[in-house]
Amino acid sequence: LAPLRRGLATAASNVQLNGRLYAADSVTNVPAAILEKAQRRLYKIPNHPIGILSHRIASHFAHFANIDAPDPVVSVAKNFDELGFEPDHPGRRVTDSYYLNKDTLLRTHTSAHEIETFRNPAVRDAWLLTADVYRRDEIDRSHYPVFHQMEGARLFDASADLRALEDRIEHDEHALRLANVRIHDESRVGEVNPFQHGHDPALGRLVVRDLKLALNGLMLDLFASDDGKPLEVRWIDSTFPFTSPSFEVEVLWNDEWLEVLGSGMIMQRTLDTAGVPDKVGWAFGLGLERIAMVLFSIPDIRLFWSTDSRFLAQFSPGKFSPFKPYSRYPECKRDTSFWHPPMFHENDFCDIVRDVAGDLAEDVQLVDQFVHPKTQRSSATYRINYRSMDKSLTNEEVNEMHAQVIERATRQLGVEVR
Ligand code: FA5
Ligand code: MG
Repeated sequence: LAPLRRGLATAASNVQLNGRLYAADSVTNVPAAILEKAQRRLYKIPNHPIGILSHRIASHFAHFANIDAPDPVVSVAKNFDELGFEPDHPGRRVTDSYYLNKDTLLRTHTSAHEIETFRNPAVRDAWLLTADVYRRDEIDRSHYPVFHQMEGARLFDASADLRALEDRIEHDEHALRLANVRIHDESRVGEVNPFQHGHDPALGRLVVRDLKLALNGLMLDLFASDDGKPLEVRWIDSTFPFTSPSFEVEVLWNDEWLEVLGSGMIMQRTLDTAGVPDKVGWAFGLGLERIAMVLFSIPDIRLFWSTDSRFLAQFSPGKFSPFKPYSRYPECKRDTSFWHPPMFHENDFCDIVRDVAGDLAEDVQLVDQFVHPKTQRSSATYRINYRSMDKSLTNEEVNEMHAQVIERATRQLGVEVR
């Protein structure tokens, strides 16, 4: 992978972030545009939708400790190894994650901080943690390489009195039964989504019941409307290397199921590593942008990063007020076709587009591809849609950016424009 990657490494032999230096190597692939985002801390801004939502969820879980986001740079061990990710898990690929070097990356999920948080006796039994997370991804309205997750967890003594635990859950479920919510539980704990070896299934069932109770209550708090229609929440089976059984939660919104979070019963390995082998518990990780786009009617994920006062001035702490779009400026589409080497990866191309155009790139779409029958060379045609949130772009500006994209793709990815 090294030759493909080399061009994306910062020219300098070091990468600097939040006052620390990381020695670049052959896997370094964090563009400057991403490093910049790592300083913004949107979740700390009280009138920013991400800040408002994170604060609202923290208030819902009033008795949970609210942990400050640690630095986004974590070890590969923390983000993947210690959580049980297989050596060949796709998330580890340099095409999917941002590496500072072969040992360190920008966290791809807030679960990277589970073990250190379970180690801390002051907070371990019930906590929340909101942070920026990073994934190399396509470019469109709902995908952005930086987004925010909130992790939450709750622990119980493995020797807990099951009767008392059940009574408490039973009591708390009562309020939910009265609420205007329809819960479609399509999850089936069993052979494919099992309780862990060594867990008493009776305790496991209660932990899962408490997880569902906690998250259904949160969904109701966030999404319930006063139009009389019941809120529809769906639970489906899932898999994560660090939970079993595992679930995803979806909410019906505008006739579509919206995936909101992943969750499950914490792998005992995690708790053993954290020094609390005599505890069991549940954890979840939810995506704040997905929920905020719905609650604030925000049509494009790039808007969260806008510094335009017409965006920020619309929101105030504690309120889910709908965003009123200000005028959209015209889009400028440019197609580019090139031959590419066999190792070409779309995420590399998207990173170049982002590095050159920043948030002016609204969308990158593969519109055509083929393999030449004689030469066996592969060709791709991408359509890049340039649009500013803040002004009309001139043709010259767009041409200039587009030429830079092509120049860098040629130099760094070895493509050849047709
Ligand atoms: C995780 O990241 C797990 N760490 C969640 C978890 C935590 C499971 C604790 C079990 C226990 P996943 O990759 O599915 O899982 O992401 C979780 C949520 O983040 C998704 O449900 C979605 O709401 C949000 N999310 C994921 N990818 C994106 C993306 N590219 N853009 C916006 N939101 C995203
Ligand atoms: Mg998922």
